[in-house]
Amino acid sequence: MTPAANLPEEVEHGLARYRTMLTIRYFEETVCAAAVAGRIRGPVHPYIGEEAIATGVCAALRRDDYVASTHRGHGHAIGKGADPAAMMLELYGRVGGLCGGKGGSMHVADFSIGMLGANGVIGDGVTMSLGAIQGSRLLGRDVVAAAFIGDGGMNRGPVLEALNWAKTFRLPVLFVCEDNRYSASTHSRSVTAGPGFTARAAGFGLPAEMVDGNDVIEVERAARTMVEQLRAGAGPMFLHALTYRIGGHLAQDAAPYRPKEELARRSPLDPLTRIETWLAHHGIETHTLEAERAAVRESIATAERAAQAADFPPAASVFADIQDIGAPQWGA
Ligand SMILES: Cc1ncc(C[n+]2csc(CCOP(=O)(O)OP(=O)(O)O)c2C)c(N)n1
Ligand SMILES: [Mg+2]
Repeated sequence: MTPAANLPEEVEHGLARYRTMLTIRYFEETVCAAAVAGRIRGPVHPYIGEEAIATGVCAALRRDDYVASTHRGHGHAIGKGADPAAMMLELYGRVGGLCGGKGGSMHVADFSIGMLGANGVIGDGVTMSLGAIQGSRLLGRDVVAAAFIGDGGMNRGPVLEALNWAKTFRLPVLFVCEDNRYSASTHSRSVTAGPGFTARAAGFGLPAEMVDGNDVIEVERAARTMVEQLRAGAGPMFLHALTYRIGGHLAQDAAPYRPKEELARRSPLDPLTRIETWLAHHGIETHTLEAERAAVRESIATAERAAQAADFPPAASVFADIQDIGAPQWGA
């Protein structure tokens, strides 16, 4: 969808972020419906309500920078530039999927754009990002990494080790805590000690900032400032993005454990409504927003139709792409 010509650069950027967020939202709505209907197998964790974080952070990164994701990874992949159609094929388990249709929702990865992969093990994406960055440093590359982690994951040991390690070796990693208030069905605050995550990161010596994670403009501003400093050698930094998981933990989770009043209070803060209000305030008319929505919705619907029509990978491909490191070797 081409907006009116001669828009100020700031508004062009806002529209581009809107498109990315819409792509994530419609992708998630589509794959959730498919998971509930049994067309997509395996767990699907929707990123609905958190789109501004991946969109804002990834907009601050270069194509060759890394992103380490979580189990809720579709938004991170789309934000980093993965092809939604190839992701759809992947979730449907079909040929042409990002991982050949053999990974599924919790393993979407695309190394060509630095997307290291979604990850079912809470906290492990963070430690992998350190390995990617240390390897890049040995190769003399000036890339940085954004490592996403949930508010529940912040309490895992490997994450605390990663903060310590990154600071000790001054690694250019932006830790991004996506604080959607829940760890599955548990209010994460009820299982979290101390005065908060920015204080925890500061305890390891990382500059840390808290942002409204539903405001893509604010997320991008904070991420850009931090990424510039990372690339200049300032060492790791921490962004605590406050948001809210609008859907359930999984596609099939109706989240009955969540108080209705809480949902009513949080829903108007929807990040898509926020950017629509910002765009309207900057002169973008309602019909332009409607046209953007229709175009993205159609592209996702087309991707789903293509995925449903695509073949499953042949059985013989099961043993392809498996790393063979040879027989175990002991001693020298
Ligand atoms: C090491 C490990 N422990 C437990 C789980 C089970 N588990 C899957 S998602 C989840 C909640 C994670 O919460 P948070 O880090 O806040 O991420 P969110 O789901 O809110 O995005 C848990 C406990 C897991 N996948 N890995
Ligand atoms: Mg959470």
